[in-house]
Amino acid sequence: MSRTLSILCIILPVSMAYANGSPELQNAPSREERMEWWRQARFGMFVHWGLYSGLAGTWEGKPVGTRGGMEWIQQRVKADTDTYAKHAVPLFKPKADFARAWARLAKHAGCRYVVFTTKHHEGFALHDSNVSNFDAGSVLGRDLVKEIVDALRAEGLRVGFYHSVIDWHHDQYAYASSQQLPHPLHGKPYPNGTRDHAKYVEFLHEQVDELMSNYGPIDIMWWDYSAVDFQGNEAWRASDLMGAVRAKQPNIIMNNRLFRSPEAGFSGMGPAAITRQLDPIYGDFITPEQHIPATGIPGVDWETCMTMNTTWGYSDHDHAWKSNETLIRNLIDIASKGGNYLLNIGPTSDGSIPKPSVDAMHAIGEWMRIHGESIYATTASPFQELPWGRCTQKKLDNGETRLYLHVFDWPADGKLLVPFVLEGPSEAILLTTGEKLDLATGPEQVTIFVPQQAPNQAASVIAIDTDPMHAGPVGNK
Ligand code: FHN
Repeated sequence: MSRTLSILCIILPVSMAYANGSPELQNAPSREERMEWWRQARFGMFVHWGLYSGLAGTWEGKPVGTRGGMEWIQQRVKADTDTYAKHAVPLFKPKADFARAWARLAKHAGCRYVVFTTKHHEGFALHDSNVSNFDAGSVLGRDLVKEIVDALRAEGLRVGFYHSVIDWHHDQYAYASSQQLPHPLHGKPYPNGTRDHAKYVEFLHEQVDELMSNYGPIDIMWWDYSAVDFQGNEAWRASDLMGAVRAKQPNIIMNNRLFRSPEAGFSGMGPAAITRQLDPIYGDFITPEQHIPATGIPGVDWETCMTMNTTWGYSDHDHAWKSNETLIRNLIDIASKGGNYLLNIGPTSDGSIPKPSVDAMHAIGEWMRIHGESIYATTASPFQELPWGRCTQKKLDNGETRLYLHVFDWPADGKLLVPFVLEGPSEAILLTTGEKLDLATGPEQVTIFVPQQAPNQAASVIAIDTDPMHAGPVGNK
């Protein structure tokens, strides 16, 4: 190796480590190491809970709406922060042990991680902050973040912090800097004269430092959100913020929402505006919202976040709940495309979980108790598409590949046709019941002979072990 090249091989990693904010990062785990547990987890629970949960979609006695995010109620009624706080603070009454119910529900559903709002756009922090008086410590005398983190850890769940960079409370947050980011006072002059956004950004960094310093190992930082016209280093000193987080939490993974550019996985505004790329300097995974990318995003880590009805924060007026079957099939569809599912619950003012959400998570948990191996630690389907369902796959220790065939539409004639060439002996197991199934192989497909009735209405799963040397999909990807 030339002298120049050998010097570069020494300088470059060190400079990159320092660029990440601290020499300790020279020994930090690689991105692959940091992402491994998350890629295997496949399923997490999202929680939106804040002052808006007490308002529950109602303002001055009238429903604000029956659809859309009621965590945005301050924006929807155009209330300044003092008016908003006067209405909302008295209604927010966290009960004791609320967090244990969240953690137990996530565990029961088969979630491996929970991401919850430490601060949403309203600006109210759920931790006991030393740099604010608009926080649970100052207002309630409680550290709700600590209560939640302790409960999650007691159930063996990984901990994720959602943190809004948008802030509708802070009096230095310069909302006129962006025409695309929401603010209740948008279009009106700053009520306090001038604003120095740099002071808000300093506050943002200080609160994030509190969160990274005071609650033990944090697994995920879930930023939210930037605009094409206001993002990244200009808006949030984003690279410094990520570097500071990594310096305190070297194992942490972060999403891409401090930025809004094609290289960061965004093709514009709107929850579906994503590109199929992510430069790791902008985050570790991209975040399609309320939809599942049609063909996944090969080669990029991605997570679909989704509500069970149409609002992230609780609303008394939104009853548009997705069916349990839809939610189970979404999880399967996402895993079959190599992604993660972050499914949201919106607890009420005292932290109680709406019954439809509890029922849905229990239904998912029942399905996962039998079929979880077909989701956890799997990778995307080897098939272009399957008319009757989806497929995930897993490498086995013996070098074979286990295919998990998730059957949504059960064949009426008892023959499941799989566009797959299979040589040598193999057997199919109906995972749902444990029974063995006969199969017949042919030049274009495998026929699996299945019982008359589907054993599971949402999705029955058939596992088939194959030797990759002598088997493969017909019409490969
Ligand atoms: O504005 C927020 C919204 O309230 C919610 O938190 C979602 C969750 O991904 N993120 C933003 C909209 O993209």
